Amino acid sequence: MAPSRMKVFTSTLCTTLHTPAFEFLSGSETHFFESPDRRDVILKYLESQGDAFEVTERVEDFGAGPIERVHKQDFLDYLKTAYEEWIQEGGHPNGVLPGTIPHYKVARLGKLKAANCLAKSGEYCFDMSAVITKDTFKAAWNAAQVTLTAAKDLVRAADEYEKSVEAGSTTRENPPGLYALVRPPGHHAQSDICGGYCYLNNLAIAAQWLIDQPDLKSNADGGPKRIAILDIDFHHGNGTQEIFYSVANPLYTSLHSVDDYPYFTGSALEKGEGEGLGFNINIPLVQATTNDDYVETLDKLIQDHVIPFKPDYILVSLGVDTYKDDPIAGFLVTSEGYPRIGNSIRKIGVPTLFIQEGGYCIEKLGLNVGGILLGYMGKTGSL
Ligand code: SP5
Ligand code: ZN
Repeated sequence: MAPSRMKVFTSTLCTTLHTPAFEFLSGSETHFFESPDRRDVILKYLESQGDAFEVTERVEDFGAGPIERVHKQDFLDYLKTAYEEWIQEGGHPNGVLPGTIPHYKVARLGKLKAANCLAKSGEYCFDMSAVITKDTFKAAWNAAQVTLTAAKDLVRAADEYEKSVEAGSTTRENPPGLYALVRPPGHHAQSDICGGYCYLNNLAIAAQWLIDQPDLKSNADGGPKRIAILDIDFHHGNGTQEIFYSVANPLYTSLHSVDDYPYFTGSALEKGEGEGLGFNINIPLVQATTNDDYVETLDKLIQDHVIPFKPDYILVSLGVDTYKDDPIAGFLVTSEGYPRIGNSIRKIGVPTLFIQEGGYCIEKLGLNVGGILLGYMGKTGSL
């Protein structure tokens, strides 16, 4: 029998270390939507679901290696020292916020080197929603380590599953699922630029780590483990796309809003390059997307691209900012839609790690995230 409880990997540091005071939304100052209580309300909901979930705060230290495989050293050095430099240069204690971002029409980048933190804040960040507070780097580092801890457990769970299938004690319709409940999120963070509430790309770090393990071989071809990424956050994961744009493994797939943030990436014409050509699948959706539209598109994406890729593992960028009442985003997806989305992913039949990204309707955040995870387990939630 596959375990009926889903393991949840998290850490209180995901709540306490990164608590920016505000952000700007359409020109007005407002509270920070990617708020610390997001983790607490999700956890509270999961803990209310009988014994469906098993929460662990055990975090293994994987060191800098797996993070340096994905992010450039100068960017990591910047993130680590930015707040201190910012304060030394007279910046506001609220945190590092770029005032000047090197616009491509200015075209000076590469000729002039950013000489101070005021300049670097623009060089290493593409918008104004990724303020760097005193402990932001520690928070992002911790989120990456939690995600790696979950990825390592995915390997164990998948091996166990394979053995029970061989022994005939379970079927392929019952794949194991794990969940990394982390913040700050990651999918907008590119190899050397932060933005969109994201600093380190948790999912990309975990995916690369899985591919890099010399002892792990793909069931499909005996090479490195094959990973398919499903990015179901409302926003396009420009960071994950950029990091893996020229490789054939992992496969990156994304369903997202056609004309919302981050605006300049996410078109269906972005298909990857070099060896990665054909391994980047963007499916932009209109604002009026309903549960039926969403699930139908997701099922087709799975049939046409994910299953033919023969993945050993699925990594999901789990955003529920697709929800109809999300304060900064939102399709017409309702709370009834999420278990259906989880069920579609379950039907792939491949061990899956869910990694938390966006979702800002605090009142329904636990219900919606829980809906996906319970749907994946073939269960339904209760209020
Ligand atoms: C991880 C994640 O979900 N990051 C998203 C960051 C979005 N920040 C900018 C939001 C701009 C929203 N503009 C409102 C448009 C209304 N449709
Ligand atoms: Zn999002």
